[in-house]
Amino acid sequence: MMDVFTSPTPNGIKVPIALEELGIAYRLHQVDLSRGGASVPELRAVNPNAKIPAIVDKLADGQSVPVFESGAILLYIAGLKPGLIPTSAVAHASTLSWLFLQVAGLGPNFGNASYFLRNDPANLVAIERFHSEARRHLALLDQRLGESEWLNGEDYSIADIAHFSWVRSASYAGLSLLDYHHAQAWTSRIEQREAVRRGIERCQTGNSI
Ligand SMILES: N[C@@H](CCC(=O)N[C@@H](CS)C(=O)NCC(=O)O)C(=O)O
Repeated sequence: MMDVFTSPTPNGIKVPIALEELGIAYRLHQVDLSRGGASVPELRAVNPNAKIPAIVDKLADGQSVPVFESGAILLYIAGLKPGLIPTSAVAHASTLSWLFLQVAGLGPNFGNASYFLRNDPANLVAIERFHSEARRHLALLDQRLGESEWLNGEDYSIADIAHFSWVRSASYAGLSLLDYHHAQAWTSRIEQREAVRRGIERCQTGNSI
């Protein structure tokens, strides 16, 4: 059985959503981040960077496989069962491209825009930088979703899960989805998936550490 260390945050919900989509069983440990991930020894034991999400998979031969960083975990999970990453060369590469754009681009810019809006609203240089980058990434996504129902051009995948987990909370970064019609319709489509609802709910109700 896989152990999942997570919290109901944009990065945190990605993993339970992917596991629910593939019907993979897991034990969820909800990490209390109020004093920072570094104060949670169980999390530090799996992720040297002390951030959620992190997982430990248990293989049939008894080996434990720790994985940290949400992008790496999504790729690991998508490799366990078919359904969240296409096999055709173009759509596979496209999934990787959009996934990496989320973890390296949209996510950090949304996160930093949110942080400065809340904690240092007088810092106009930081806010302008991160808010405009967040807006630019969302516009890019919106354009892509105007051309194609799913980000990789073929089917729902881990790239959609990664972006969805942040875009549904765009208001924290000071952005409104009303200005991005394609992204808004895509968010609603994903929100209606049973597995997505279950994954988010499990994150909110898991046993706490
Ligand atoms: N690049 C990491 C970012 C993970 C991350 O920033 N997690 C946050 C919650 S969304 C966290 O653990 N914060 C607690 C802390 O920094 O102490 C990923 O994609 O997994």
